[in-house]
Amino acid sequence: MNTKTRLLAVPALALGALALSSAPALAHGDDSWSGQATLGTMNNSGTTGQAMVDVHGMDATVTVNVSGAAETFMDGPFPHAQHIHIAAQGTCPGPDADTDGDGVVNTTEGHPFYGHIGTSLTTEGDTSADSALAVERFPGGSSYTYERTLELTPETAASLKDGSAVVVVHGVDPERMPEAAAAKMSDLDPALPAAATLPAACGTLAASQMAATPEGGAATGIEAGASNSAGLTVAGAGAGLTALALGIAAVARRRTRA
Ligand SMILES: [Cu+2]
Repeated sequence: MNTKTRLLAVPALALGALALSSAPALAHGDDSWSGQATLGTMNNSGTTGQAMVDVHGMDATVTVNVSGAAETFMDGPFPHAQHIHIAAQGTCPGPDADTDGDGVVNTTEGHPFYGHIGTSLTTEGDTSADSALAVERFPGGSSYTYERTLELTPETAASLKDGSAVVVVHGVDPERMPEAAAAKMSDLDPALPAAATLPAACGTLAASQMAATPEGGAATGIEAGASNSAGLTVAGAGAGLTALALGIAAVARRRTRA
């Protein structure tokens, strides 16, 4: 092997080593890596999306792109609570998880699959489970791009590393729910309508091999440069919990009468 051949061979070997260690891959080493999730529709919501997490130590930049979500509420964007759920099976529940048979898989019915909240993907302030339903600090509307750099808890970091972290976006148009389910109150907060907290999209965060490419320029499916739109959207989402509850209840009543 001459010198030139040896130089060319080294990067290929290095990439091969990274690929072999991917369970899930720590693409940049122990402290720096990334993962992504494809968010699939739950509960007939029509909501889909992608999520990406870029971890450096205990800091994570989380990007969530969502489309097809419940659009409006009281002339404002429908607020969408979104979380990283952790420490269970690391999967998204199928229709069989509807143990009470009301035609939807509510958040509690999904817990055995995706676990409880590790991190609330709020636009500002607290990111703990305490902010699970801080509707005024979540993005809203039918489509949005969210990006925030936040500090991970040890529990969320552990789930991200072992592949059991799941992104769940909540909030479904009550018109897309079975009538009886839409008339219910939330399993998470009896002051909220079920539609406000029903899971709309879900995806497991898998470590990304894309991040192993030296240039870091591989396509991720996530568009860069739209990082601040979530803040703009949220400014219009000030309808608040009470208004949300009243409005959705009104929709449910209209449907019941019809
Ligand atoms: Cu959640």
